[in-house]
Amino acid sequence: MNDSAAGRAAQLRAQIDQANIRYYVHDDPTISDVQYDQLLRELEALEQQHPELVTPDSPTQRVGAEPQSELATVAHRAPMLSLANAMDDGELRAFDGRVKKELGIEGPVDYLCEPKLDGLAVELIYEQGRFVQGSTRGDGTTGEDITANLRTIRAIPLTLTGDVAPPALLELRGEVFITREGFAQLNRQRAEAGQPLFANPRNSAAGSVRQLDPKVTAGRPLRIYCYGYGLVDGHAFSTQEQFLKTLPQWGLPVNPEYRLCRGIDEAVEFYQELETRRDRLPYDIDGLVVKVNDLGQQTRLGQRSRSPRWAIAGKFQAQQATTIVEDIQASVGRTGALTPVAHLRPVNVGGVTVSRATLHNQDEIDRKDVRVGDTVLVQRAGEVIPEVVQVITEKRPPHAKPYHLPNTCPICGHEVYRPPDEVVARCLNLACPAQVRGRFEHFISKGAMNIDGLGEKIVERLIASGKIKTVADLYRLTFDDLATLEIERTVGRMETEAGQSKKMVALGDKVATKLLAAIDASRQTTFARFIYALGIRNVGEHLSRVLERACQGDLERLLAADTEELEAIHEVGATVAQGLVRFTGDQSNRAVIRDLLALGVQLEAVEAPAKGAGLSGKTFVFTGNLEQMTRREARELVEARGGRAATSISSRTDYVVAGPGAGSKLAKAEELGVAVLSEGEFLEMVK
Ligand code: D41
Repeated sequence: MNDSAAGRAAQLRAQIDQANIRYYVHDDPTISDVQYDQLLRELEALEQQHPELVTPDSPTQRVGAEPQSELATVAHRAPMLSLANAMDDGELRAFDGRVKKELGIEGPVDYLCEPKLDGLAVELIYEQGRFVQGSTRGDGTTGEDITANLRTIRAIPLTLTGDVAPPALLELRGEVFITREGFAQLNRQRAEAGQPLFANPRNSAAGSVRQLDPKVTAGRPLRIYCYGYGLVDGHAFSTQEQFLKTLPQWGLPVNPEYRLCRGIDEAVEFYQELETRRDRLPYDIDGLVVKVNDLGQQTRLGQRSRSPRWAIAGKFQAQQATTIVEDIQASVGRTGALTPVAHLRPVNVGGVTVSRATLHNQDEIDRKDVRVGDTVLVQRAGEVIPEVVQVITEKRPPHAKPYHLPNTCPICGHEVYRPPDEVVARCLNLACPAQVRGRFEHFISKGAMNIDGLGEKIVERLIASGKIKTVADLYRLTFDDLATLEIERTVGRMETEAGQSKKMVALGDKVATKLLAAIDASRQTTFARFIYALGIRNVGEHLSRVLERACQGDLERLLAADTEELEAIHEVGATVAQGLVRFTGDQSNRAVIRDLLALGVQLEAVEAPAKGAGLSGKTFVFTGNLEQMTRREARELVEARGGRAATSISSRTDYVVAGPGAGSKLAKAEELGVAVLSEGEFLEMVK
């Protein structure tokens, strides 16, 4: 009995360790989180029954140590060197020049290039393949003992495994970091718990590793990639590349994004490529580390006082900078959402001048306590709108007052409403100029009234010339209105200066005829399209069809419904019901609806969903690329048969239809035991 318990415990440990390696080292998970937790729980139960089976490197023993009162200091046996910086291509080439001169060679040098992770540098010491000590880099000579904290990181193996025997002593250097997703999740949890937020993934990683209580560290989504070594006894490497390829064989994680570059040209090319790709990596990097690949050459190059002469960090443009908030103003988006925007003293962030940054919403302002006059840290990444990360409170001027979003729309003066359990405040006025353009575009779009050919430019000119103020005005447009409408056309050659090449041109008879026909055709529509076209908060295409069925296509019923009646409809919750009643209760909204109907918009009678078609009450999720239909068509097929199309998978999902390229949703479906259909099988089913 005890024998088999020991056998099972060993098997479970091996499975858990292997699962960690598949996940953290090979980025190729073989079991789900649920299965992982099951294995861990089984092992815990087994060890509880047989305490003599507990080993120090059991996965159950990652969190064990008691909280400490302070972190002990440790001396690094081999100093942890730092990296010199190169700020651009030229400085990288200058580095290459020095390397060649020192080595006395003329041909290209092989460089092993690694992304420079923005985390916390640490040392891991393995003796006889066992993790015995971990420390921070500190000043490079002495750091802090964080062994108990590092043990909680699942990416760090407690014992080295594999076919290649691990060395008697292996001092590893690596970077502990948190992925952007892990960071976002951590801050979400902290916001819910009312705790202060971390400013960026780097700070959250550093803060998490230097905890006094390992249990706190255990709850943080920390990762590690190894990139260097200190003392090694019992194994010899000949190149950095060979070193990086060996570590995973022992179960140690290495960033797979490294590249061996033959000569500095290739390294510079990688440096530039990586900078354009940095936002698409799942973690923050701040440069590229260029290392002479050959360890013999490294030895010949040696080191300066604190950094090796054989490596350099090619830095990227900073994505954060500090500046002053000169004003805060609310901007109104196409759905009426009021977004507070910080107007900044212009500052260069990553090569781009930034003078505005989003403050997201009132809750975010409150949490960060951003005030006019504050000095703030701003951040931009790729195409994303710059945002204020944090306030440098020490620099706050004495009379700065907290900021509150206005109670009325800054554009039209209409009432602003923020539902009790939402973070976004909105202008409720359908006729608000700031919203009009966005609403027009939505109203016209394919899934809504589907007015073909009425492009953005034309809509913009129609609004600007005062010909359309509400969506109803579209149906008042005359042939002359359209034929004489002047829009900007670019004429002449591409090279001509902007302004000189633009000309105002009337739309003309042909276009006007076509547009009028398209507008006229859109008069014949359905209840669902009509409701969707109005652009009511939280009322998407699916919900519009739900309402159509519930009201049996009778618009008057919807206009008369109160929240109670609406909430009685399956799939309509309190938020949607309240939003609807606010919308239908607004006099200007009602006027627009009346106008539309008076101008000939007709809602086609609804067909009852074909009985016996069999999908009633069934929920479908589509994932991957569909080849024989669009997502919209797929959804319509399901809904026409009384089913429901959802976007996320839960235990209530009945079928997942997966096309090529289906990713995490497919994995989740399998994990939850949801039936998976191919596109062909789905079509067979609905036929
Ligand atoms: O990704 C990194 N942050 C990184 C840091 C890296 N990929 N390689 C590094 N290599 C070194 C040497 C060449 C000195 C072994 C480093 C660092 N050092 C480093 N990180 C913090 C200080 C030094």
